[in-house]
Amino acid sequence: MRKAIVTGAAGQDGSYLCELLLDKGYEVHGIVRRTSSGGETRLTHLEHDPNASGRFFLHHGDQLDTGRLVQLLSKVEPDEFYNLAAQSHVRVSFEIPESTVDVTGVAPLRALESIRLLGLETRFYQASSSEMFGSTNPPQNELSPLHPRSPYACAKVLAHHLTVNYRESYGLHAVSGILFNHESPRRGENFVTRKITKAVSAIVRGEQQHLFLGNLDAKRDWGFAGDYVEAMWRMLQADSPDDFVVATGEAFSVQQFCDLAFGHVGLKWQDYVRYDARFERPAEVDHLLGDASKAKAILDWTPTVSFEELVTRMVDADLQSSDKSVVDLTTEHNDAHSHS
Ligand code: G4F
Repeated sequence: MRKAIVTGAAGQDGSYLCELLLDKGYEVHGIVRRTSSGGETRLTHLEHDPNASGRFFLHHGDQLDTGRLVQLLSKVEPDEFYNLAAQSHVRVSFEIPESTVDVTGVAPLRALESIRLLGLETRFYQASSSEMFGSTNPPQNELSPLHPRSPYACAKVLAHHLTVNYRESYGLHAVSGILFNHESPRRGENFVTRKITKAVSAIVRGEQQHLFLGNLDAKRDWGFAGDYVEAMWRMLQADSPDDFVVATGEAFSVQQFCDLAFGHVGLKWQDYVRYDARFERPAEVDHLLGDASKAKAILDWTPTVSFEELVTRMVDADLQSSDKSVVDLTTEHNDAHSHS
């Protein structure tokens, strides 16, 4: 049975990836950070899934704790290691730049170096980000210049280059997946898409009057997270390690997202959305639009969910959820809470 370690297992991508790997017959070891905020709710269903019984293990661990990492790597000897853990909120990275760079930029080095020193044959996936392109003109592909615009993006650039460097220097089977924004009903509530869809549902229920947002003009290439974890897996199955952009090839503004989300329930976003400068960033990334033709050609990967379908799925999921929220176990604080 093939074995995989997934860091950041409790996050949106981690939960989808654990599901995918279990479906494919893997033994999956998720690493989660202990927090005071409670259980790993995105993973609870897997812990109780009889099909995953004896194949799904959760371990407490921290991106800053090399000893724990070495211990788990030596014990599991995984075939594949997916490094998804990060402080992943761009605006928050301006508030806590040093810890962001440590967790998001230096921690992948700990994993790469540990795999190398232990002499493991483990294939390594680094979750790189389209934020690395920053102010580079769209469309962006694997050859586009990197111009990061936040501490988060700088950290991702460091980890990306380290991944490439360990591949070139030591022959590690290490790949960097440059993923454009990817969303789902499991998205953390402080990212703009989920913040909007949660607000739409709260407004429909009469629980909220306004939605406070920052820059509505930024454009993003938004795909479905479930599709993107499939791309991660395909990258590690390829014969030779390489770097891939994963994107839909279409970009929409935050305002267009609002338009569709509010429109889906028969409301006009203009009646509810209010500007709040606190959600602006010191440096913005204006336009991300990915060219994923290499992933299509080599991995035979294409997205399956359109932008419109993604938005309506997210709104519908929030409308249906009687529960107020999925606990967000990522490290960033919540825009909604910081506003209340
Ligand atoms: O949803 P966002 O916070 O995502 P962002 O900054 O694009 O980063 C996400 O995607 C990256 C991949 O490209 C990942 F690497 C990263 O970890 C994360 O998953 O913001 C999207 C846009 C930004 O331009 C932001 O300025 O929405 C704008 N925005 C406007 N009002 C807002 C808000 N963003 C947030 N989070 N909250 C607002 O109120």
